[in-house]
Amino acid sequence: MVVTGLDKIKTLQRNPANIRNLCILAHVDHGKTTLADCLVANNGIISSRLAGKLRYLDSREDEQVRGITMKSSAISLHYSTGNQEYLLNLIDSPGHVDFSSEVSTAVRLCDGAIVVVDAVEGVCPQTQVVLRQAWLENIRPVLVINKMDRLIMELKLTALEAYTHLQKILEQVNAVTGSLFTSKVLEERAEKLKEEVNRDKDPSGDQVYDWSAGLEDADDSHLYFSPDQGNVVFASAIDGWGFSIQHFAHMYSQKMGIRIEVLLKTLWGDFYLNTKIQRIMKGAQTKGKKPLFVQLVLDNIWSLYDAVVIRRDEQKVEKVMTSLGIKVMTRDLRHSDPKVLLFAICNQWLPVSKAVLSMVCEKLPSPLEMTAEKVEKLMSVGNRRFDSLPERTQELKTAFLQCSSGINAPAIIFVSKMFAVDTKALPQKRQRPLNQEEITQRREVARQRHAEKLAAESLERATRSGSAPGEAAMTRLPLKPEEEEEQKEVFIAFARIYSGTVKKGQRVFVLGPKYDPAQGLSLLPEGCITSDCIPEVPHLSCCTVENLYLLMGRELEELEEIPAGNVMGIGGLENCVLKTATLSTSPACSPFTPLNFEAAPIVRVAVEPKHPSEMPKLVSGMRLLNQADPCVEVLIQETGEHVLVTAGEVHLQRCLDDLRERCKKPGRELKHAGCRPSRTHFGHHWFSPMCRRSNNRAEELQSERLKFAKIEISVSKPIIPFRETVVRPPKVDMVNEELGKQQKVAVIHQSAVFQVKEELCQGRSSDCQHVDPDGLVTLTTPNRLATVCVRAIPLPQEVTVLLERNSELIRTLELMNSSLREGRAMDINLRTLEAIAELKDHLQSLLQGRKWRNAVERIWAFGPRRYGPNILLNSIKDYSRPSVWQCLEWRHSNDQIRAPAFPLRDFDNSIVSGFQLATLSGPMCEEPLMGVCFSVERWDVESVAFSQNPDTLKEDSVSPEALQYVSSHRNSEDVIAERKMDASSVDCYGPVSGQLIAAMKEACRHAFQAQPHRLMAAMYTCEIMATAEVLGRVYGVLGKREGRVLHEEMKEGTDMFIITAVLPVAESFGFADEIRKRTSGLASPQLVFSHWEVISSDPYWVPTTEEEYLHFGEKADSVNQALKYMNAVRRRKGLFVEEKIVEHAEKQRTLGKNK
Ligand SMILES: Nc1nc2c(ncn2[C@@H]2O[C@H](COP(=O)(O)OP(=O)(O)OP(=O)(O)O)[C@@H](O)[C@H]2O)c(=O)[nH]1
Ligand SMILES: [Mg+2]
Repeated sequence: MVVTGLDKIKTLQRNPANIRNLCILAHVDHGKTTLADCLVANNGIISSRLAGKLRYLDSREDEQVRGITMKSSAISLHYSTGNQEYLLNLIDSPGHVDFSSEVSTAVRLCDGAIVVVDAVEGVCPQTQVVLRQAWLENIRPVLVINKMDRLIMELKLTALEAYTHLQKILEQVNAVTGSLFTSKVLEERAEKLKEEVNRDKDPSGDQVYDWSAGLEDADDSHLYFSPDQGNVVFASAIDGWGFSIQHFAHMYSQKMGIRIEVLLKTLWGDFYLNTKIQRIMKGAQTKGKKPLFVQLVLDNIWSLYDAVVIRRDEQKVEKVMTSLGIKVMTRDLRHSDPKVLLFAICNQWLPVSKAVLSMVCEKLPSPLEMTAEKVEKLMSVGNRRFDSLPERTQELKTAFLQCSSGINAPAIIFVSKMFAVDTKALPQKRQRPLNQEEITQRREVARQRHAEKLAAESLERATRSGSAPGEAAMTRLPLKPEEEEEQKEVFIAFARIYSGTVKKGQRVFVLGPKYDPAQGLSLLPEGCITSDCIPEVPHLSCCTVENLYLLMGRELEELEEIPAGNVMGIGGLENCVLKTATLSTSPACSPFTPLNFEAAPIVRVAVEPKHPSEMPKLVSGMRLLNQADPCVEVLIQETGEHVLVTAGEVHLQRCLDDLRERCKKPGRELKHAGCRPSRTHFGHHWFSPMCRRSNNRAEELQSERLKFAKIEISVSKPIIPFRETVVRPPKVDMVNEELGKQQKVAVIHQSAVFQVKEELCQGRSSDCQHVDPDGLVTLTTPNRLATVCVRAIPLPQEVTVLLERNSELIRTLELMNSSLREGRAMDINLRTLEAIAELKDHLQSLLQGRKWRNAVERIWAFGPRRYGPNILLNSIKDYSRPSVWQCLEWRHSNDQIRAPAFPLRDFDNSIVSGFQLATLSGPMCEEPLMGVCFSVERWDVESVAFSQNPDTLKEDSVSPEALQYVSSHRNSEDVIAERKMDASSVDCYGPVSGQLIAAMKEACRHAFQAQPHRLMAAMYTCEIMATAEVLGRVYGVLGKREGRVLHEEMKEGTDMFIITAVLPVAESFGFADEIRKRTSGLASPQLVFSHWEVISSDPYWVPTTEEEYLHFGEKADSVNQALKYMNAVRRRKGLFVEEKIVEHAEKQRTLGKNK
C-alpha cells in the first residue's frame, strides 16, 4: 500500500506484457465506483478506511451529490503479485442509460472489462447492453458479483439459498454471452455461405443449408463465466471483501491436504465432502448434502456476519480473529458501528482489491495479445473489407499486433473523447513545494500584514474615542485586492496509443472519420512526414502534441513521452479534434471505425440567453459542450432556435449544468470534465430525477430561468417530438359500436370539410381543388397550367419500421442515385449494394396485395429529407421515370441507365420537392409525417408550361415531343397563340416549377387530411424493479402517465417484481422521480427510447353517432389526449389553436350577480 512514484509508472509503461487496460462496466448502481475505490485504496492514493465512501473517481460535484457517475474517468494503478509488477489503466464508466455513450468511449480504449453484477438484482437491462458493447469491441470480460452482503443482511438468505441464487445469476449472465456468441457464429456462417455461393454458383440453385451447422463445431467454453475458470469474484465492495475460489482452494489444500487442482475443480459445483471417507464426491443435490462451496466458503462468511453484525458476539469475534490470525485496532474493535469492525476484519482476511486485481492480471489480455480480428475490425471503416484497403495500410496490422514502441514503429493513437479541465489542475500550473528561501519571504510578508492589521485596529479604536470618522477612513490601510487569476479551461484528449511512442512536441497526422488512406497515399509525396508542408488532402490535417498526461483520476501527471499500449491524456488538440479522431505518423493508417453508441439523443430543449446581447457567449458555450460530450447534439433549428438534444432527462440536466458553467466566459473556456471537481451551483430550480442522496425538488418542467454567474439563460420546456400519420378508417366508433358505411364517411370527411371551410374563411379560392369522396385530391396550380391528383394511403406498420431502421441506407441510395443522374463516377461498396437489394426484397415481401401491386418498383422517392419513412408512389399511367433502385441495375450494365426521354420529366423534381415539403411538416401541427404513402394518380402539365420552365426549354422553342404529348388534340399553332395570350396573365404567378412544388405540397396535405389521421408519440420502454408492497403504487404512476405494462414477472429467489412497460416520452418528465418518491426509493426506472406509436384517439373527433352523443354529450369536452398534445405543439409553434376560453359569458355574469 505504498504510493507509487511517477518513475515507477514510467518504467511499467515500457513493458506492455504487464499492462492491462480495463474498464468497469455494469448496470447503474451495481457498485462500480465503490469497487474502483477499493482498487485505488490498494495503491495508497486514498485511505482504505475511506474506500467505498469517497467514490474517488466520481470527481464532479454533481456526481457526488447525486451519487451517480456521469463521465468515465481513468486512473493508472500499480499492482505487484509474486515477482511480477503490473500497470493497470483502469476506467470507471457510468451505468445510467443516459450516459451510455461514455461507456462506448471507455470500452474502445480497453482490452478487458470487469463486469459488475449486483448479487440481489442480477442481470439488468444495462448489464446486457454493456456485455454487448464489450462483445462488439472484442474485449474480454471478467465478472464480479458484488453486494454479497445484501444476501445476508437484506434478503436474509441462508448460505445454501445464497448458493442457489448465485448459480442462477451466473446462468443469466452466461445466457447473454451465449446469445451473443450464437448470433455471431450464425452471422459468420451466413457470410461464408454467401461467399461460397457467389464463388461457385450452383446452376440448379436449390441447395439446402443447415443454418445451425456452425454451432456444434464452435468452441465457446472459454467465453463463459465460471468460478472454476478463475474469471469470477464474489465481493462486497462496501465491506471491503472479495474472493475467487482460488483463494479458498489454496487455503484448504494446505489445511486439508487435498490437491489444489482437485479443489479448484470441485469448490464450485455439485460436490460435497464425505467426512467418513474424507473424499470429495459428486451429487450433493441429489443426496441432500451441503455443496463444498457452501460448507467451505459461504458458511464462514455467514458466521462472521452473524458474529460481528447480527449478534455482536464479542467472544466469537475474538475466536474467529485468532483462528484467521487477524489483528484489528482497538478503536475498530470498540467502534459503535459493527460495520467498522467487519470492514477491518474482512479487509485483512479477504481483501477485495487483491482478489479482483489478481484475476485481472491473470485473465485479461495485455496489449500484446490483441487479436488480428480486432485490428481488422478497427481499421475497416465504413463497411469496407480489410483486404480492400491499400497494401501499406494492411501492413500496419503488424504494428498493432507487435505493439512496439521502437523508433521505427509508426505512432497510432485513437482519441475516444475530449474532456475539459481547469487550467489550474494542470500539473504545469500546480503549486510546487516551496524552498527555504521562499518560506522565509512569505513569513516576512505575513508578519508585515499582521503588523499593519494591528496598527489599523488601534487607529480605529482611537477614532472611536474622539477623532473624526473621515480621518479614520482616510488613514485606513488599503486592503490588497485578492489577485483573481484568470480562470480558463483546456481540452484534453482521452486516448490510447496502439503502436510507436508519442513524444511531447511531436507532429502527427489527424485522420478524420472520412479519410481514405488510398486517396491520401496517392496525393501525398512518397515518404512524406508530418513536419512537411503537406498538400491539401481531404479529411487529413496535422497538429502538434503539446502535452502528454498520465490520467490519475482527479489528478494529471505530466509526461515527456508515452510508449505503445497505454491510455493517456493529450493536450493541444482542441482545435483539430472535435469528439473523436485517429492520430498517426503514417498517412497510410486508416481512421478507426466510429464508436458504437447505444442511446440515441431524443430529449430536446431550446435555450436562449435572457439578454439577447449575450448570444455569442451562449453559442460559444454550446460549441464547447458539443465537443466535450460524445452524445449531445447542438443545433440551430430552421426556426432559428438554439436547440440541445440529449439522451434523457438526467443527461439534459447535466448538459445544462455544464452549459451554465461554460457560458460564463466566451472563448475557449470549459468547465468540469472527468478529472476535476467542478464548481457547479445547485441552487437552481430544475428537476433532478436521479438524485438519490440529495433532497432535490422535482419541479414541474417549466420554462424557467437558470441563474448564471454572469448571464442568465431561459430553457424551454422539453420539445417533445411527434409524428403525423394516416390510418385505415375505424370500424367502430368511440363507444365501440360498429360504424355503418355512411357514418364512416362522415367521420372521414369531417376534418377535410373543416379544413376547406377554414380556407374559405381565409379567402383562398378553393376552385382549384377537388376532393373525391374516396380521398383522391385533385389540385391545379394558380396559373392553371398543371394539375396533380394525389391519394394518401397508410403504409403497413412493418414497412414504416423497416424504412425507419434503414434510413442511413436509403440516404446512401439517394446519394448514389444523384451521382448517377449527374453522371459522376461512384465508388460503390459491394456490401452496401447487397444491403440495398435486401431492403428492396424485404419491402417487396411486405407490400403485398392488390393495392400494392408492383409498388416497390414504382417508388418515386422517400421523404422527408429524401430518406424518411414516407413513400411517394408513381401511379400515373404512361409515365415512366428511372426507378429509385437504379443503382442496382447500374452495377450489372456498368453503364448509366437512361430512362426514355419524357416531357413531364422536366418537372419531375418539382413533384419530389413538393412531396418532401409536405412530409417534413404535416397539417395537424407541422410535425414530420411517418408511415404515409402518397400515390400520384394523374399529372398533367399544359404545353405552355414547358416553354416557361427556365431549366429546360428556351422561351421560343416548344419541344415537339411536349406538344405531341400534351396537346395531341390541338395543333401547335393554336398552342403558340394561346401561350402568347396567356403569357401576361400567367407571369404574375412565377415559374411553373415553383408553382408545381406548392401545388404538390398542398395536394399531399389535402390528401392527408382526406384520410383519418392521427398523431404518433415517441415511446420509451422501461424496466422497473419493485418489491410487492410498492407494486400497486408503481402501477398507479404508470396509469396516470398513459403508460402500458407489457409484462410483469417475479425475479427468482427474491421478492422483487420486474415490470416492463412503455410510456410516451411526452409523459416521462419527472417520471423516474415520481416513481422513486411514491415507492420511497425502492424502485427506480430507466427510460430508453424504443419506438413510435400511433395514438388511437382522433384529435378532431366530435360525436357523430347517437350512442356517442349519449355517452360523451353534445360538446364531448372530456379529455382528448391527442388533441391536448396537438394543441400544445401548435401553441408552441405559434399556430392557430381552436379553443373556447369563455362560453356563455352572460350566464357567468348572471351567476355572479346572484351570489
Ligand atoms: N450493500 C452494498 N451496497 C453497496 C456495495 N457496493 C456499493 N454499494 C452501494 O451502492 C450504491 C451505488 O454505488 P456506486 O459505486 O456509486 O455504483 P455505480 O455502479 O458506480 O453507479 P453508477 O456509476 O451511477 O452507475 C452506493 O450507495 C453504494 O454504497 C456493496 O457491496 N454492498
Ligand atoms: Mg459509478
